[in-house]
Amino acid sequence: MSASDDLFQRALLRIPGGVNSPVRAFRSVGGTPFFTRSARGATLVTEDGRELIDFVCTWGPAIHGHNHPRVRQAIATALEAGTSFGTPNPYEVRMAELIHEMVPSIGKVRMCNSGTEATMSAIRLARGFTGRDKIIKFAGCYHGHSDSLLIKAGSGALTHGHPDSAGIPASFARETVVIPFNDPAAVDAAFAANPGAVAAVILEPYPANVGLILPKPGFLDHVRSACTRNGALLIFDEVMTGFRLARGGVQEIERITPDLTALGKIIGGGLPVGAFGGRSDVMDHLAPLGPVYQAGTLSGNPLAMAAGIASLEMLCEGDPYSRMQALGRQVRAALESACREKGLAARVPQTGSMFSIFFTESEVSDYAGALTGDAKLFGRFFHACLERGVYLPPSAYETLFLSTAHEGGAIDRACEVMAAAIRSL
Ligand code: KE4
Repeated sequence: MSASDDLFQRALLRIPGGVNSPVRAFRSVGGTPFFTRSARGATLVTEDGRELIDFVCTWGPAIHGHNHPRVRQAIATALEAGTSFGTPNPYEVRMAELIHEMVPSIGKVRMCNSGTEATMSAIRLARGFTGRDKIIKFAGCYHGHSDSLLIKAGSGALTHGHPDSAGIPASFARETVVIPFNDPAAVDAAFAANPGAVAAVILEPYPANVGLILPKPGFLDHVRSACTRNGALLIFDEVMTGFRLARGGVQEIERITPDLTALGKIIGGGLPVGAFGGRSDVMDHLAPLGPVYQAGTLSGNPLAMAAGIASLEMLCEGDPYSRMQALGRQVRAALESACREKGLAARVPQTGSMFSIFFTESEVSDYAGALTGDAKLFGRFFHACLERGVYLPPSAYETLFLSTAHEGGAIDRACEVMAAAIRSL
């Protein structure tokens, strides 16, 4: 029995499914998960001593590669002073100022400890600010696992066949209106059916939890104007896309100004983090200033702030985004060429350092389109890559990430491996 198998058997005794987050369990691709001993740059080293080129990047945070020396040094320096004070600390101020510099729509920001907390709190704030209850979300978008949002959700919820999780009271679910992404008429119809009742529309501006879906031209503008017209707040969930695709996120690329933005992942440099922020007049409704309560023992803790500040500051040096765009195009071209040669129908959406593959000949512009992808074939592709030393997200309903550390040998090797894996299907 391998070291990972032994660890997994022990884990199964004391942790549900042997994992602390469902998507890690390999249940949709088959097999059992490996355990990671260490990570550096674009590489994971497993407990069995295997070196894997990593396209999960711990689900987004590792945009500079794993264990980057500057992030590690920032954590070490902060650690000298202690791990958590439970009082304001200077790192929180620098983080808030840096987020505003990079994402100007965020006039004020509140730190928390996960993307789930960020979107959950943003929803509560929108309801408190507007005095309204309804939320509009899009099928397949995943905003973490809070009750109001775990409805027709993507990521692990979809992967494990529970996009509408058990345990959510029908009274909660009734307050969440779910419509198809890329469907302007559905947006208008949802508002018309709930006149004066919609507190907010929340979306991943580039949905990446059903695989990667890109908005059709004008769709995000349509959502923005519909929110403005109907007095609802527009919430961009940029937990995944924030700082990943541009310094200012998708809202910079698409020139759309949301009222609130949820953040996470990259801003913690790999440590637990979340944040939500936006219009100061809205944010000032939060306690201790206003009536919307939100709190967190470890919110703004110095270690996560130090790691996140280092990560963000490195994104402000040189042009990492052009570098990652070139890498993304390289891997997309390799996948498309291999699928063409194999005679395999596939769609490979890619933007910057994010890409995914749907084994389908249908257009994929929403949740229904994503479901036409052959998830079983993806599972075979996943294992064909893993056997050859490349680790993809263990689900057809996730997005692959690359980092600046993938430059050079790693991306070239990975393209060869992925092409060989396609040929082997
Ligand atoms: P967390 O609570 O997992 O920090 O963030 C939730 C979240 C919110 N919004 C978006 C757009 C997200 O992608 C996520 C979390 N992403 C998943 C990966 N698709 C995390 C991986 C996991 O669940 O283990």
